[in-house]
Amino acid sequence: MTRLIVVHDDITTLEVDAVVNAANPGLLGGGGVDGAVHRAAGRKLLEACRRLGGCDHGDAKITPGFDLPARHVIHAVGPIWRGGVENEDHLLELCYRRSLELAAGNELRSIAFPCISTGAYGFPKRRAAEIAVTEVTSFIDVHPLVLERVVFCCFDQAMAALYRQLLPLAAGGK
Ligand code: AR6
Repeated sequence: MTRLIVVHDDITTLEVDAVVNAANPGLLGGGGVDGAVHRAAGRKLLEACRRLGGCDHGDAKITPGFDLPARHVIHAVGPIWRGGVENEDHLLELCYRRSLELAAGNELRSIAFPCISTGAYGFPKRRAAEIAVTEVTSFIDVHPLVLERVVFCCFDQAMAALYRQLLPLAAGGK
């Protein structure tokens, strides 16, 4: 059975098989989580990212974690919020699904997600958290033996409280 955990932390400090980075299509770094991940992982991450050739919104690519405690980084490119009329919900769902598929495909047992798209990309926080929880719980319903641990890593208390509110609802809804 997969454990779902909410933490209030800096994702670059987590000891997991993969941390997910909230990247942009160039995959060459940026601010927010992306800046923190690149700083903590070191120059080799940038070199590895250059070889990936970018990534579409709603997709994800994997690299080693280099100097991070995490063994891998899954670079997921969330949608930019444009009022909800440009398929943003679906693109965010795809980010979670693709990241989980990459973790499963690489036989990883633990993964930590930041709240993708809820910073610079402006996605409404509750709506993003609902999508994150729904996508992760549906994936583990279908693949119950693949992942041991999924961590929702929140950078502030309010976001962590929101996830803690949503998780039991998702579990109860099964
Ligand atoms: N650990 C965990 N969560 C964090 C951390 C951290 N170290 N730093 C920020 N957050 P954002 P996006 C939270 O802007 O909205 C970048 O420039 C933050 O509070 O990092 O997907 C990329 O290069 C927020 O809730 O990602 C792209 O251009 C969440 O992480 C663009 O920003 C996501 O905020 C992507 O925007």
